Amino acid sequence: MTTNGTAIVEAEPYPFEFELDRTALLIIDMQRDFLEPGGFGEMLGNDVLQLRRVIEPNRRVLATWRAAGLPVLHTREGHRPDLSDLPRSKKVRGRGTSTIGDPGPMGRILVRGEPGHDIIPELYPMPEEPVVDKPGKGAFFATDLHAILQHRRIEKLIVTGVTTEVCVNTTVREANDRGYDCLVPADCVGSYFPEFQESGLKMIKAQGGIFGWVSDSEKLLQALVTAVEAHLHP
Ligand code: C5J
Repeated sequence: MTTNGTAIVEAEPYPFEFELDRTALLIIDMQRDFLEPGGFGEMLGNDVLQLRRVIEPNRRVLATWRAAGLPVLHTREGHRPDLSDLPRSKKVRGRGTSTIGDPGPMGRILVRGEPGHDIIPELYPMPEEPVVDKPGKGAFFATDLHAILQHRRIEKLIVTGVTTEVCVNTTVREANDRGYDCLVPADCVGSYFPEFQESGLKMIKAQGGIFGWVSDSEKLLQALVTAVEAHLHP
């Protein structure tokens, strides 16, 4: 389609305006181990249905974003097979019987190259979409994400994925400190814990948008389609 034009999304705390050629969709950690029954998330006692409800809105946003020819990036949380990038603190925290690097239901837990570490088939990356492998919660820590965005002159991010209060929130905060404006569509991010979902979103949009904006996928797509139409038929 096109990459020019400006979209205005109804959002909180006020409308989020983005230039189509300066904005990327960043999908955080939609990995099998977090979302699929039988994965690491469920092994820890979590209800994966709380996360799986975000798959369909993400699929719609991703399809429209791709059709508009706009940039998409994916992240995966995980570690090198030799675990040399896994801090001891992260390995032992939680005192679980199985922790990162141990054999799990979908291969070694959160280890790169293992089945559970990969992205769910519903949102699988296209070859031209960068996949950022991150050892931390934030997508900017110890990765080349900032360099990739800078080379593409990206200034604004639509951030989706899981989990709202952990990797999504950490990434939005890191992005904010690096000068990016972030919009989070509430139905495209998920938490195992409803109260964290609510507070995670509240924290982003609080105090006049201290970390960013919150909207939903319908409003985002409406704004995107309107902007593309306006550009094609001025
Ligand atoms: C967590 C993530 N929750 N992707 N990872 O450990 O939010």
